[in-house]
Order: sequence, then structure tokens, then C-alpha cells
Amino acid sequence: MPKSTILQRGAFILLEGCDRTGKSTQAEKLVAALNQRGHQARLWKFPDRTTGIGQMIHGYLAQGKDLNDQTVHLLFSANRWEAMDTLKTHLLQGTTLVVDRYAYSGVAFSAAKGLDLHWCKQPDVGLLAPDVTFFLDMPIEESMKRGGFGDERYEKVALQTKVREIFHALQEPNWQLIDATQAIAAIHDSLVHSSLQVIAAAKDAPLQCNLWA
Ligand code: T5A
Ligand code: NA
Repeated sequence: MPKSTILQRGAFILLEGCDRTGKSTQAEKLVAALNQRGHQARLWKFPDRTTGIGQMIHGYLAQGKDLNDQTVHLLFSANRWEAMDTLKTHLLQGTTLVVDRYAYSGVAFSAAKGLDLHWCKQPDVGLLAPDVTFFLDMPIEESMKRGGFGDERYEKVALQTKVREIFHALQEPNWQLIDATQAIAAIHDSLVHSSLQVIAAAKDAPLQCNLWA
């Protein structure tokens, strides 16, 4: 069969980082830029607050509903697992996914609250693994100055400082550290440039369903 008729998969591009570092801003702009360049791309956000599990998470984060730390951790993980079949289908059909937060956020926040790091990783073992993770990083004192900081449960300086340390410890070879204090346009340009390379490299590679396996 000529190569051009084989369906090439999309790339799994992840944006991670502490609160208010610009992940959602960049994720939306990246999807638009990739689509403009003729790549089929779509945005996926975790937590996905639109599902039943996502509504429970939203109640906890934004409406002060109390749940113990282990329960919340497992809900965040279940919210990723319930999306897996859909995400795999998109990738295999050639759509690139730009994902706004994932299991690294799951582990970083729960471990920062005091749960055991090894325990925290287990529920997410075997999820789809990203082709690249852009880690948007900046001092917490800087991100605090940005719009909306402090609106939700986890937006507290001491917790975010711990989360940032754990993110740094979780870095993997396919992570790219991005200085999130740069201007929106400068970060965007570098994410587009790197993403095009990742998309080209991923298209003939098998899907990786081996996060932390
Ligand atoms: N969580 C999440 C867990 O505990 N476990 C998990 O498994 C997961 C997945 C909600 C919380 O859930 C926790 C982590 C979180 O505490 P969320 O829904 O992703 O997660 O949180 P949001 O409130 O939607 O997003 P963030 O607070 O993380 O913000 P973003 O997306 O990083 O930042 P963004 O793009 O909204 O920008 C924030 C502000 O800064 C400005 C923007 O205009 C905006 O006002 N801005 C910039 N300003 C100057 N320079 C730049 N370069 C800028 N980029 C953006
Ligand atoms: Na966001």
C-alpha cells in the first residue's frame, strides 16, 4: 500500500504547570495555529468538568464541597480514564490533541497536600503518554499577580510552591521547560515551532499507552 494512504496518527501535546501560568491561554492559541496550518487539532482540558465525575470535582474545587484527599485524587484520575477511549480514537484518526493539564497535575497537587508520591502515581499508570509536555514554569509570586489567582481551593502560595517543586521532580526526557514569564506571543511562537516537530515525529510512531508503566 502506498504510504500516503496509511492513516497517520495525531500527536498528544500536553501543557502542564502551576495555576495561572498561562496554560489555557496557550492551549487555545496553539490549537488555532495548528488548524490554520492545516493540521487537524483539538483542545482537551482536565479536569473535564462536563462529566458526572467532573461535576463532583468542580463542586470540590469551586464550591467548597468537602471530600477527603484520596477520594479527590481518584476522581481526578477517573476523569482521565473516562476520556481515554475518546482520546485514543481522535489520535488514531489523525487528530492532534492539545491537552490542558493531565496526570502530572494530579500527582503534583495531591502529593503537595501530603499524600505519598508513589501511591499518587498508581491510578494513572497505563494512561496514554504524551509525546511532549510543555512545562510552563514561573515563580509563584509572579503568577499570583495574574487575573483570577485565589478564586479556587488550591490557589494558595504555600501549596503552589510545593506543587512547583514536585512538578520539577516529575520532569521526564520529553518535557520542555518554558519560561512562562515571557510575553504571550513569544511563548506561543515557540510552542508552535516545537509542536510542528512533535507532530511530524509522532505520525508514524505507535500510540504510547504506558504512562508511568
Ligand atoms: N488539579 C487538576 C488537580 O488537583 N488534580 C488533577 O488531576 C488536575 C487535572 C483546577 C485545579 O485542579 C487541580 C489544579 C488546579 O488547581 P484548572 O481547571 O486547569 O485546574 O484551573 P484553571 O483555573 O482553569 O487554570 P489555571 O489557574 O491553571 O490557569 P492557566 O490556564 O495556567 O492560566 P490562564 O491561561 O487562564 O491565564 C491566567 C491569567 O494570566 C494571563 C491570562 O490572560 C489570565 O488573566 N496570562 C498572562 N499574562 C501575562 N503574560 C503571559 N504570558 C500570560 N499568559 C496568561
Ligand atoms: Na486553565
